[in-house]
Amino acid sequence: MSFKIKRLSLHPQTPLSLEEYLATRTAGVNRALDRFLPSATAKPATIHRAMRYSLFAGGKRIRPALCLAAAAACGGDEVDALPLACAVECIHTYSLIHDDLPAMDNDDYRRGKLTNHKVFGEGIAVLAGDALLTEAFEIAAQCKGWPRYSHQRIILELARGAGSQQLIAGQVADLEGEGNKISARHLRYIHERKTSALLCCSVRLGGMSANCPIAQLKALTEFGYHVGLAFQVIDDILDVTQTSEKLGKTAGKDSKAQKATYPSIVGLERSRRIAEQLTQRAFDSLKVFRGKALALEALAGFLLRRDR
Ligand code: GRG
Repeated sequence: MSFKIKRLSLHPQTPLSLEEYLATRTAGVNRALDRFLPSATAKPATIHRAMRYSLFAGGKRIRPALCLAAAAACGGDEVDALPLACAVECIHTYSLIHDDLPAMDNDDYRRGKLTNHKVFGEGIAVLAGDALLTEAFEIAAQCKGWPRYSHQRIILELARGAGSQQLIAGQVADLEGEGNKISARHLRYIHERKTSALLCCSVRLGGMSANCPIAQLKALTEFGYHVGLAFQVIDDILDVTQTSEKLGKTAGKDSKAQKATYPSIVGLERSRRIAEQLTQRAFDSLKVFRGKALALEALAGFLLRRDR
């Protein structure tokens, strides 16, 4: 699929394939993250090396791409959305570092590399996660602010998405659910918070960076919610159908930890159908953009078909 969209470098509108789109946005986000973060030699060097190790370990940069695509859908300039795209990636990376710790999921591999605590030790890994979370707010505070969305509104959005009623709530419910039989409804509660909340926050922040009207923000919220749930259903499917090499993290962990997942509760086939239905709901919510949300649409399709 190719679609017309402004390039990050502000070149004129040019048709891009999704692969080119993801590659250019990843490169732009990586450059911006490199500028925002303290250098690897800044004192104390250990913590900055640890932060950078996980941040630049090769993540897919899905959340930043969604943030930038949402900005474009609302007629904004992606450059204005960059600090917010970087902020969500910092929060996402922090959550992965902490999730991999022995006290949580206890994993040795992430993004195809040894996990942070395996390289830097548990103490530094905890601090690297803490520092990335804090860094996210420092970066977001450097956005330009918009008439409808002040700096305060932007920080509130991030804090709520990452806080104890969303991202952290999902992790708490996930930990408490291990080894227990849980209902599909409760699983959805976990997925909504653990995964969907930050994806939803990413697209909403993109829209806010374009000073979008409330109707567009509502549409982005619907889109982010459904794409986020579909993303986690696919993640559950990949955990049982892909190899560790392909995923860059330990495959089959959910069943080993006796975690409830969509495949374990409703089976693989039904899980696929649910992911398709959720993606369709996401597509439907884009109608309000009247053909201007092509990158968001392409990303939602890509996330449904992804194999890692
Ligand atoms: C605050 C400790 C703590 C945890 C918060 C988000 C979370 C809860 C834990 C992270 C682990 C996890 C399985 C989250 C679900 C979301 C998910 C599927 C993350 C992986 O996202 P990708 O595939 O990863 O976008 P990359 O590495 O490509 O960025």
